[in-house]
Amino acid sequence: MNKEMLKEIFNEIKTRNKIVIHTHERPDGDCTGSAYGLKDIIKTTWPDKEVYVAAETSDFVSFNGTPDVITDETHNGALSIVLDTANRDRVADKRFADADMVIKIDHHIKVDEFGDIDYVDTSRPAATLIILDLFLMFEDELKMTKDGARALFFGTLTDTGRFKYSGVDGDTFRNVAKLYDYGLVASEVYAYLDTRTEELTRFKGYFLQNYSKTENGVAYFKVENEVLERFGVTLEEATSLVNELGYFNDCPVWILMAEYEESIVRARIRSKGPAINLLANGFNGGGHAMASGANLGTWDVAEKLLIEADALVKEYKENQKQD
Ligand SMILES: [Mn+2]
Repeated sequence: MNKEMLKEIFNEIKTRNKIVIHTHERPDGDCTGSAYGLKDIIKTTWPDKEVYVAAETSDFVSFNGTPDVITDETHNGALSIVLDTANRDRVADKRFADADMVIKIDHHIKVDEFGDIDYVDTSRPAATLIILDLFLMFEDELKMTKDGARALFFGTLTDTGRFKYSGVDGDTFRNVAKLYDYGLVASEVYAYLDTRTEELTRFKGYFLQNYSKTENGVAYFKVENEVLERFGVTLEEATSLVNELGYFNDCPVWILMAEYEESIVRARIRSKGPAINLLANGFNGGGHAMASGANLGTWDVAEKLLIEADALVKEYKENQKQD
């Protein structure tokens, strides 16, 4: 945590009248949770400020809030705060750069520097926890409602795999404890996350019967559009199952691939062994050491990714043996 920089960010927020909060493409619980949480904090503290969330939405993340309507005009004279996004190309609304000033707040391994202030803290397992670092530092001045607390909790839970992933530490729980003090009803969030349609349940059965493994131990599954249609599930629902492949002792790396809009194939890469972010960098992607995404383009490139991932696991297992 860099208190000097957080203070600078706080001062910018405090003195600006128009703030547009930005998130990344294909939004997840963390980028939307931190965006709606931050909006709640600013609006509750300073009701007269204009605060907008520029975001895409989806069935899953609509739980956190509804994006605002943004025009070109909205960015005039505004402060842009870009959350949870390592590179400028991934910001959902590219007009963020038209603002007077850009602040980036992120917890991914640095890809681009695109803010006038670039605040990156990779020790935080969710961007929501950085918003809480800021909130706690200036708690005497800042306010938050239980809706803001709920959005920040949602982002934290989804980005940490419910406090399981690496990076979760004492600070995580100290920050989250505060949310309860501000009226969080955690059971609302758990009830939402624990709901699954029968269609997705049946798809999960199919998925667990039909995944594959490479020679050295990369578990993987290719989500074909035809299968989504057959089971009546969305792409977002299907790809949420990625960690179902993470249970095997002999497969420290697992990958879920799917065809997104405009037939672009993307991969979710996860690990409990070797770092996979450099592997993802080689395929137009990146993220965290143990969780990254990659843009493959076509299914042919998927085969290349599997070959490289398999080689990485082979090397990892050989090193393990020597230790
Ligand atoms: Mn995140």
